[in-house]
Amino acid sequence: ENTPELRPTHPLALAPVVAPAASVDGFAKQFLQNLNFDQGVTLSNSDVNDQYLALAYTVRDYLMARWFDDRAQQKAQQNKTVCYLSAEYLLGRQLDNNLLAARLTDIATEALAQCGIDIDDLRAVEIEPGLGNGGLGRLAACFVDSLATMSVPAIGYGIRYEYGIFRQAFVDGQQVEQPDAWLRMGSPWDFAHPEAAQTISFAGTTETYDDEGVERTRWVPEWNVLAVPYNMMVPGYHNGRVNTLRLWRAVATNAFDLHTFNSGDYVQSVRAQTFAENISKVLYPEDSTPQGKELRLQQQYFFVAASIADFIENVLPDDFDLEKLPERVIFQLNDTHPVIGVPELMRVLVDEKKIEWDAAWAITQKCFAYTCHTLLPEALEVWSVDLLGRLLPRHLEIIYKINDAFLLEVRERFGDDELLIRNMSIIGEHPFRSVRMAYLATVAGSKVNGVAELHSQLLRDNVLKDFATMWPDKFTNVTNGVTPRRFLRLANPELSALITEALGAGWTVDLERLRGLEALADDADFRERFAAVKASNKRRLSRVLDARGEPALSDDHLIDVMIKRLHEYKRQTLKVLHIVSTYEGIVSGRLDVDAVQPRTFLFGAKAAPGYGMAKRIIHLINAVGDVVSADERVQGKLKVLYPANYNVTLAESIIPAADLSEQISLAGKEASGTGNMKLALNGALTIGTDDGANVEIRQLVGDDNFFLFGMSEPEVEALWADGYRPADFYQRDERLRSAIDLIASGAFSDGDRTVFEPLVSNLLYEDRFMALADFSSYLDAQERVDAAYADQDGWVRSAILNVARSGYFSSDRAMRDYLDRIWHATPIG
Ligand code: GPW
Repeated sequence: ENTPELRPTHPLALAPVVAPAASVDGFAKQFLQNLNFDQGVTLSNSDVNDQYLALAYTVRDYLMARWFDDRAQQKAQQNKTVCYLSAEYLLGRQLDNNLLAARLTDIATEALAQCGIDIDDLRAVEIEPGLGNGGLGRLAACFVDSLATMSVPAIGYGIRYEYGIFRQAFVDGQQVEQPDAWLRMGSPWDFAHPEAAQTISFAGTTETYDDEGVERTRWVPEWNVLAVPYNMMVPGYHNGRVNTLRLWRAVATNAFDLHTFNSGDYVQSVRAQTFAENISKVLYPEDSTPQGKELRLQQQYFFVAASIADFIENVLPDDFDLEKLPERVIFQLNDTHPVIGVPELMRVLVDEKKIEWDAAWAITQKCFAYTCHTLLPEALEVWSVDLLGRLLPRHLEIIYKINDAFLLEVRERFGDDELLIRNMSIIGEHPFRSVRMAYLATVAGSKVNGVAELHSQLLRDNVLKDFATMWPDKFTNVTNGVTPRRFLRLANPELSALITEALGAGWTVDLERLRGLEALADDADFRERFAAVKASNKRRLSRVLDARGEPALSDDHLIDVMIKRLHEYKRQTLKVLHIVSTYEGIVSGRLDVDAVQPRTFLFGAKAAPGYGMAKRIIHLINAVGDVVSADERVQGKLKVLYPANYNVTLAESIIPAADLSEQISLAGKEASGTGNMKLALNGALTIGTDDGANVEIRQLVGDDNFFLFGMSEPEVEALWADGYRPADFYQRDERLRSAIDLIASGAFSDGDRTVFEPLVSNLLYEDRFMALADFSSYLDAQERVDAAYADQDGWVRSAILNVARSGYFSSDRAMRDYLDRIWHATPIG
């Protein structure tokens, strides 16, 4: 605001910003300059981290001019901006992605080589920003990539956690968590803008006052913090666009220590600042299981309030007529985490901008849309009225008022059906009075979408049924997608080269072109080359694992991959039962060892630190792995590998090497899945249930190229309604009995039967996710896998068809669907 009007006269100051020369010499010059003047070292004195940072700064320098342009254009044009509000962005490493987007990979490699540096050594030191838990956070990262690549004016808003998702280590097979100090070695990809900070308030009271004859309400907060934006570049692929990811960091205000905590003790009041700065300190590591912690609500309000204020004050032109806000913005709510933005926008419009309630509500309803990512009741966020009212008293009043009007509408529509009213109310009464954030989002949003066809259908039929009856047109589906740049072009360079040779280069931004590979599935020569790429990717993964101290992969093994968060509904336990059963079958002689394909079972998964059962399952996987991998009786045919600290970087090595993709959640529980898409796109065949996006994958790749098993969602419902007794399945199925008995006997815990007892009795007497009911169907499907893998030619053919038919799962397509069905925004020219 207080920036003085600049009147430059120097010719350099008047010239447009230009990127360094896009040549090896230009790059080397800029790199050495950054090494000297930013890192403060000479080339001969520099270490690998200096070199990495100087390289990152250099890539940034090339993108900078385009970034300036795009922000200026965004402000000048009257286009609608997509503001993606997400508490998580699981970005993965930045260097390679940005080199690729800016077409600098070859130039940088050569320039560094001429400086005596192997660029791979620099790649290896980058710490990925793990600002998310899993699928939901990674989806947000794919979406901002696609929006930039499609030239859609978009801003990703989120939180710059000082500590991202914890680092996982195993001690005696059990998970221990270590802090993720990802900023320790510097953060070359973001820019702090303290001058653009927003003040975010909390707590206090509300009061009414007379505003020239109009009674208005205002919030008198008790304390506040500064939200400082950190901007990251989001370069589009080969289109010269650079969008912005704006992540907020909490910093104490002066008012904070002087006003609120002033006790005359200076040292104490400075110490008290950490209270405010805690807000962006750490990512909550619970995936799909909100804990209702006050700090988490602080985080949510903190970033959403800052983002809305930022958009209105800094992105819109001055004196913008807020009645027209819906023409200029859509705030997309990534699950319920940002839903507190709804009452916040109402507060801004009504209390601050003095717009009349009904008009403000009409604006607000057009400015938000809501994506739901779950069906699990325990994942649906609620905030106790107590807590919310204490932290955000004005927002609670606004929520009540929204609810009153909404329930009136319900009465008008459905009559005085008190049960229905209680069920639909934004305020729940049991087990404590709380705000149901998914309902608030549904009432406020212009659209509500699920993330796969089946999921959207189940939302309409079950979770949000009454709302769908009331507003059928509000509900839509957008099946998730993944960015082909990171998950094919970068992660699988050899397959990418093969595809480009076959189809030309356009597939990276038009993934449906992969269809062209269908014809080549019948070409023996192409199959051989495709198989050679898979083999090479396995060797590459083996080197990556070796560097982490893991055993090497055997060349002839089928690589069977289950990579995803550890959660009971995803059923890692079912996978373990398959491993144990196969092992037990070989050892007991029930199975002919020659009929069993050599396999490596590869797991990657973190468990929420407070999720006891998930941690026990991790322990079991490691315990079974130790025994099975070492037992000479299986002749090296079964190996279990569970590298610690699965993250985006590791995923990029595992996915291209996978033969088999395990997508085995209980039908009706996985909203979509996105790992399933990445694996199919890289030529893994799926063994999976009819759940989430598996349904669409199977429809596209064809039944012959997919191993379906398990109950359908209606069958699951029917079995529950019938009274599910897992012990009956145990009694009836000998294979299942042997596997469970072996675990219970202590065979994987040095004879100690107590270690896995809670897990075993949970399976036998509860088994919420019906692993036992699907076990025999799963084992049969695994036999089909073994038979199919024995025919290598047929397998490779299916793998090629999986790649050829996965183009639909590009996040570019997902963005097009959001644009058409929800956002009604257009790319800029
Ligand atoms: F519970 N998902 C996730 F819906 O990764 F909020 N974290 C979460 O907290 C939630 C969902 C939430 C995942 C879904 O489990 C997965 O099926 C989906 O593919 C992914 O979100 C992206 O939509």
